[in-house]
Amino acid sequence: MLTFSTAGESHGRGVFAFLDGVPAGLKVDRGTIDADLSRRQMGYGRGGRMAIEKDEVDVLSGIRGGVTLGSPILLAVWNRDFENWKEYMDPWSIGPGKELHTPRPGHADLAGAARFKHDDLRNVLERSSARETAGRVAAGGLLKSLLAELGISAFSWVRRIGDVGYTGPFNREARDASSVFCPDPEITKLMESRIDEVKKQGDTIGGEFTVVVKGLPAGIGSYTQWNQRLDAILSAHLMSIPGIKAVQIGRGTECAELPGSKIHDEILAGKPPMRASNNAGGIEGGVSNGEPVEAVCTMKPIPTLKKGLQSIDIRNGSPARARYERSDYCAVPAASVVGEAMAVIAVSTAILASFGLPDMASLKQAFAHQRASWESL
Ligand code: EPS
Repeated sequence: MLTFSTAGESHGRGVFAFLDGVPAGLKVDRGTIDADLSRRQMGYGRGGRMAIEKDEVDVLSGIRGGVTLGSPILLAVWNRDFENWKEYMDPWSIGPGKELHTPRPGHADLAGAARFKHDDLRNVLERSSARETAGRVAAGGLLKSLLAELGISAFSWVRRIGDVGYTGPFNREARDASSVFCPDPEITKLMESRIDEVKKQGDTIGGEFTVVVKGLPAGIGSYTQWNQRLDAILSAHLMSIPGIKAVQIGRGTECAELPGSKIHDEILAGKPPMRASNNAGGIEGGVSNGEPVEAVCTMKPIPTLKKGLQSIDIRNGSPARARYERSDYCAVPAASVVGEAMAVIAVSTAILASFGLPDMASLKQAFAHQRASWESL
């Protein structure tokens, strides 16, 4: 079983990712992890924090000479900004001046304070901040090496910012050349100008991104138990990304409108059997069906608004404007990188749950058997 969790506060020492159950003998590509961390920092519409940070992975345990040991892996991404926050984030004694009492509608501030009985909202936002997603991207970047050994890859792109949409295909070079990770230069410009408009108004904007996992043979996941369904595992991983309000697999909500004859993907004879379409998004009955796994995630606008929405002061319940903290105007491009990482973690979890073996050679052998039996079906 793969276990994954993160630790760390936004302005604390760093963000940490803990992975247990990664087979021994996996050659880890550090460059992939650092490239993903740096992509997560980019994207038109980011705020001032990203100019301070230069995220890179530091391995604290579980890897020796670039190869996993089979023991727990602890990854760190250090916060450069901690230098400016030492006085306020010290574990033993903190100075005054950074307390917050007016929750931002849409943020975890109020609900989080209710959960943990905090009277200083800083104690909520330090952990609920999307800074935490740097740990997810580090873990996903590492597991990309595992999936690559099994012939599987994951990628994502931005398909909507506000009312500007892109419905075309994926193209890696075009996506990487785009400031918003949308594979179309003209639409990229339109998306940039939407972000400029909201920024000028002290507002924020959301959007959508697509995540694809390619190279999965049929037979990953299971219909036999609710929590073994690949779509359940994948959507829970994607839904857990801060700001995500909807996850659709394949045609998603369009399934409500179209008749069965227009939705279900007809099976074409061949070895392996192929599909005439991929409306199911590569998953049927909670099991991969050999087509690319595809999900679309919808992200709400960032809740930190310059103009400050109507709120209360939690000390006395009186009306107050939500306070502004430095933030992003649009984080959809960054979230698309996090989505890629979470999809990698989800698929790795499902694979290791079915073929969990302590070392890479055994895992590859078991997986090759699964692939061969699918390809000769
Ligand atoms: C983020 C770091 C944060 C925010 C942002 C994401 O840094 P700071 O709070 O120092 O500006 O920029 O977090 C949010 C948008 C949020 O709502 O929490 C990051 O590393 O991605």
